[in-house]
Amino acid sequence: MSQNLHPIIKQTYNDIKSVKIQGATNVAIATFETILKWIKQTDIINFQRFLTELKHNLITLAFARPNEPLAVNGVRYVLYNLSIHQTELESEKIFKIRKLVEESAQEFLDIISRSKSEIKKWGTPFIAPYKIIFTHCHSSTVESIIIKSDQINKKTIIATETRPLYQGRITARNLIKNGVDTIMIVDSAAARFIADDSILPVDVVLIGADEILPTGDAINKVGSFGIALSANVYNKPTYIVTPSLKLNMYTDPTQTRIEIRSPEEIWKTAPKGLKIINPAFELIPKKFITGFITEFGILEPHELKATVKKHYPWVTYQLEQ
Ligand code: RUB
Repeated sequence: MSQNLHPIIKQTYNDIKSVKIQGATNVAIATFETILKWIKQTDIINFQRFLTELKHNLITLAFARPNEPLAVNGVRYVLYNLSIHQTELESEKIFKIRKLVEESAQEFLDIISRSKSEIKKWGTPFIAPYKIIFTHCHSSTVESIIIKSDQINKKTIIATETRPLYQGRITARNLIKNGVDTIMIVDSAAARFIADDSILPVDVVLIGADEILPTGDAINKVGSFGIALSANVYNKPTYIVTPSLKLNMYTDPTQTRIEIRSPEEIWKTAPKGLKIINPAFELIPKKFITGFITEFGILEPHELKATVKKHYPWVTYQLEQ
């Protein structure tokens, strides 16, 4: 990370890196809200300098964590908009580029917000028949449809702790605050809990996504693979609840990059010589995914790519890095 970042960009970068801002949707929202604040605060008046700094800030925030394509797709949206207004920008007037970036960043935030309300619209009736829902980590998208649906017919939610950073506690706190009956289990109990109906028969698994691959596979918090695998073996559906713009058009499924985090998150005072590997996420193969609950309705894994390309054609805009 460059030492010369504007303080406001540096603060958000650190908050994303340290998972103080967590969840793919919140990371993308923070990225574009911060860019809007930067535009208001920066004293740059030179067109080319503004453009260079803008690109640097966008890339710094959107790639702070490697599995956040929703934020990266927002960068594509902003830069695509600049590219189609190239003639207008030829005069190199600073107010023009500032205005265009402000409008694009705001439009992208509106796309996210519309996606979230559409997901609620589709997802709430869809999950109505399910009484006992299993979730993992903290997905603001999953949480929002659970809370809405629970107001119509009561549910019981099984939430995992989500080690090592305990994001499951955010889910549990928010659900309890909204009056949703919530039970917490440790991560290592998850697979068997789904398999064994004797304690509580899980009806459905609902998890979020950080990244969707063009193949229809998805990436989510470590632990998600075992959960989806168990659900698959024991014939329980697994739905990924997510804005479709988490699709990363350019991920090569054979070379998926997964964020590896600091060993200290697992054990601060580990004995010398102990190696700790701490992946933040993992891949859920599409064969374990019953469907995606998206802003365009309930989609099968193979339908994602074409749907995203149809509704957001700019998503293929190539970023130079
Ligand atoms: C969060 C996580 C969430 C997805 C989806 O991981 O895996 O399931 O990001 O969240 P972390 P949302 O805590 O490491 O960011 O639905 O809010 O986009």
